[in-house]
Amino acid sequence: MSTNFNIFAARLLSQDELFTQGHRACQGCAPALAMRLIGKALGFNMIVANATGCMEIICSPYPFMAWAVPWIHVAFENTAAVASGIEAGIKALRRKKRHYIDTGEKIAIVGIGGDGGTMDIGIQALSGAMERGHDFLYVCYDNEAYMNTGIQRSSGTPFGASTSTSPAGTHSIGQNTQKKDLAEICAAHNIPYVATANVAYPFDLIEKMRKAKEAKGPAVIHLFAPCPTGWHCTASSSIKLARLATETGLFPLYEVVNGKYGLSLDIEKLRPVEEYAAIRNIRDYLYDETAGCKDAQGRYRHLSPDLVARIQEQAHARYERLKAKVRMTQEW
Ligand SMILES: Cc1ncc(C[n+]2csc(CCOP(=O)(O)OP(=O)(O)O)c2C)c(N)n1
Ligand code: SF4
Repeated sequence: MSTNFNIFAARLLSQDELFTQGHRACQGCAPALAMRLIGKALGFNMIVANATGCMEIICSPYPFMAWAVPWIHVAFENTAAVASGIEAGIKALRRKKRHYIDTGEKIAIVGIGGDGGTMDIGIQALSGAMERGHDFLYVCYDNEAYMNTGIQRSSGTPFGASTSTSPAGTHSIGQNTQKKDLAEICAAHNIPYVATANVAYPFDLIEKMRKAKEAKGPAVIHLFAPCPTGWHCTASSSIKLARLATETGLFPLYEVVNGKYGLSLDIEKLRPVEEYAAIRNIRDYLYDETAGCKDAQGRYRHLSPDLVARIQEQAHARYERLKAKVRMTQEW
């Protein structure tokens, strides 16, 4: 495995906390950690438009607010539209040189939505904003279901996962559709910058946020962030599971810069998905952490070996396709 992430540069990171303590996320919430990293990456010169979803709810119980930058609550369906409006508004004020102190510095205008708020409900606004070419960045934090309202499936829920609206049972394998490929959808809009990121790789995430801010035009980051509550795993396993998602090829890390694909982490030998979508005995999972299964995900505990084999096949096929795109576009 070749990796760029071995350099320990924590001391170089900003000490500023823009997503502050005291919010109401659950223990081990990876999306909340992602918000903190986004703040560190982009600094005070940012404006956030945040769709309803866990990250909006936990940061803004009236009269409190966890963001230390301008923040606006938006509905699911218009996150990218509001972010576009902010960008257009700032441009107009700059042009008119009125009521606006122009420091000349670029302001990061950031739309933030969950997988439900992005891949299902907000996708048309995002598509429109990408088409119009607004200079903003959009982050979809993907915890793979509608967590805030009780773990309903979204189009980002992966094949085989059990949720409250795709429950596994005698006649159901859980989610029976494929995870929507947001990064590919955005890349197909021919925007300057698209990337996948993962909270388990914080330096890569921060670097991508900065690149997205500097891109001239729309930039989208599809950010993988486990939810212990919805995945039925322990709070302490969220980062380990996030890392496994990338190491198994289920959530590869890559960028598409002006149409050119590049892997951020080129994994020569993918780990078996079984390590991630672990088949666990329910008793072990619930009662015996010492049995070596404390990192199990309850949402996959029903999986039979043939379903795991199907997920394995899908992961390999997708990874191979991605590598082919990298080879093909690098030759241009
Ligand atoms: C138009 C609309 N429909 C439904 C809701 C209720 N609702 C609030 S949060 C939420 C789920 C959000 O899921 P996601 O975007 O994936 O974010 P997460 O909660 O997982 O962070 C729903 C359905 C709403 N606020 N607005
Ligand atoms: S339900 Fe999940 S995403 Fe929502 S705050 Fe809790 S851990 Fe975070």
